Amino acid sequence: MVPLMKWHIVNIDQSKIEALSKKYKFSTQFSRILLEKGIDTADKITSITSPGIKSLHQASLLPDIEQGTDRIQRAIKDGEKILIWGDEDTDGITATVFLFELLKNLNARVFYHIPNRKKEGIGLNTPGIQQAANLGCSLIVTVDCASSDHNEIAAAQEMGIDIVVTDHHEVPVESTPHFPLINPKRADSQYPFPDIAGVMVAFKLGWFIAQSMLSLQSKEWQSIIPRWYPLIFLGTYADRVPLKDENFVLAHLGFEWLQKTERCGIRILREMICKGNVCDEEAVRKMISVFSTGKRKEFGNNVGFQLLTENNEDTLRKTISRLLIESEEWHAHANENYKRILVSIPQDTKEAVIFIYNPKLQFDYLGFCASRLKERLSKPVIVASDKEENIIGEARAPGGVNVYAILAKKSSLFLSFGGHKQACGFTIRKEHLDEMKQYLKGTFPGTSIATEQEREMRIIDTLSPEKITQKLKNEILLLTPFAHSNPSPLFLAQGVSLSNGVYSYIIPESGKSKQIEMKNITQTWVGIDGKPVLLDIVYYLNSSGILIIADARPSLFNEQT
Ligand SMILES: [Mn+2]
Repeated sequence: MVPLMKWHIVNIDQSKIEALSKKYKFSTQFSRILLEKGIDTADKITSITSPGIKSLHQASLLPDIEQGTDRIQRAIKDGEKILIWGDEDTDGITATVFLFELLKNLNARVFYHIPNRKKEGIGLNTPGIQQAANLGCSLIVTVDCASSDHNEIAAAQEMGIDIVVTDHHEVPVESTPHFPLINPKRADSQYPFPDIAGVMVAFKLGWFIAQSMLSLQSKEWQSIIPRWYPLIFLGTYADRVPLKDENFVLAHLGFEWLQKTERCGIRILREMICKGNVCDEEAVRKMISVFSTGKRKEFGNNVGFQLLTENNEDTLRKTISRLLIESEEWHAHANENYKRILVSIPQDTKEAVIFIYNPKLQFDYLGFCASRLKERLSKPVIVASDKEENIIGEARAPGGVNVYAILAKKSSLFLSFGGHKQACGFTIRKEHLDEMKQYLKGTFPGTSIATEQEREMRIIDTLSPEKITQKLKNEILLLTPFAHSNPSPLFLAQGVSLSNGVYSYIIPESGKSKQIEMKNITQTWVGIDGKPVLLDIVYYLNSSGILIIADARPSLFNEQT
């Protein structure tokens, strides 16, 4: 059983709260929230109160961006054919669409290829490069992939194709690139905030190209880019990079533009997914699952790319309906696979890294299973299965644990390997399975970090729902969209009566009655007298302003925090 979450009301310096509230006319609660999130400087506060491109880091700080831009610019001027090489996840798809449209607008002769992961794997591959050569392309620009594809890049160069890599995955230490490698995670990168998604790297490159070709001022650029905000947001949100710093700025703008963009595919998605046409985080997750479902089928090219660029409403509606059904089926299968491995794991295992090899698991669901299990155990988890004659594995780790580094020590065993500190994948030969298993049984310093902290709910303050003012609601909305790395602020309400999973109360300002939905618990709490038990609840506001319960306990049993 998963132990109960500890409730902890954060301790914040009262004088700082007062100073912030006075200076910016924030409510006390909002000042507490900001201070808890470490948003305490004028710059950080501006990025929240008026987010705009002025809060973004200079594209010129990305390594090799000038060399990359020069090569692309030359290709555009000389009428060379350029191929954008993407990746099949939402980050990769949105990055491909962005760069494709930007280069088209600059009159480039541009094509794209999003490899099918199941057949082609991730990143560049030689048969695909050969196809690009057959098309007559002399330049490939990658997005969201290829930092470690040195062999394929060498093969491309031999075929007379130049490569510009844009990526955000970890860069192997031994690499000395002979091509422009635009990646904020390079050891020599000066970029101040490396935790950006692939679509953000592509966006920065696009900005740099537009600036140097059209001598655009920031203002002009700002007036052009809202059409791409939702794409940057979706890629950023899907890739689970921390929604802080410039990620937050573009996610906030993109989340806002998601509700009003005229991009046909997103408009139809919105109509079909968002209740009352309001997109909250849950709707966003559903949209993302549509993109990740699209990739697995082959109706033409990449379905996600088509969704974002298509203008025919009927086609879009048909495709989206089909994908929604398939996405539900996918999740049902994924959950079945997860349950299958869940029963096989001793819950009290002492091992630092959980390694599960089960040839019955389907390749498609390995990442899902590893993610879920990592959440449950707060430990690094690797889930592996057979793929043809080899073994393929997906690793996930909680924040602060670098499972990439743990696996990188065994890189000599891998046929392929790549990803991020907290999420990566590999392929090994079957004969190396035992060596891998043995290695992962070892001890890894730093893997059992923060489990105590992860089991703790950091609560902003005690606040009964009746006391939430419209001002505080509006202030909290400035912090949307919420995600794991940008959690919605939690409040504690004590002695609340709760029946049938719904808590009704009256808003003092309007006299209207409101209800709190129960999301995390399903039982009704009833005492021996049959009446609802009074509860202490931890709750938050979602981006539609609805109060959601995150945790609840009978007041009777609750220890004071
Ligand atoms: Mn990515």
